[in-house]
Amino acid sequence: MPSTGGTWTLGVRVTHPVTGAIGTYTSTISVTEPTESKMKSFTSAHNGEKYFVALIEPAKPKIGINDYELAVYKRTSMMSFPADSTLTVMHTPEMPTMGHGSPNNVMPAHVGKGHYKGKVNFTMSGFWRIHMDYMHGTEVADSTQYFDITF
Ligand SMILES: [Cu+2]
Repeated sequence: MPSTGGTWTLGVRVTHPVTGAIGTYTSTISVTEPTESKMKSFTSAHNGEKYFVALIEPAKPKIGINDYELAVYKRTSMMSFPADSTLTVMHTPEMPTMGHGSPNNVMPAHVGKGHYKGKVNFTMSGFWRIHMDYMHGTEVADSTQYFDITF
């Protein structure tokens, strides 16, 4: 369940390729929601479907031009969240406490399997809010979401 902390049990089943012997392994994993979430979700205005967006880069933000990468998934059932490549993604960085943005950002372009890559320019360290716009053709899918990054 994305964006939700809690305890998960991870079960792995392995099959020996020659003998066909089956083994299982289970492990308990504790998940903690980070203060600045790297997973967002929205219900799209264009089709009413639920989408999940994972922020992958920048994993280690720095002053200047950073890689910016997202992965978009669409919920098709409670257990199925396949990658989705149908949206167009735009981002607008802002320092809300200082009232400025930054130049020379590169809009994320789809690179395959729901991944979008661009560049984000952090002209200084501190608290940045990256406003997100998701489009489906000329229709707005969502423009309410953002990622917060403080470094
Ligand atoms: Cu600033």
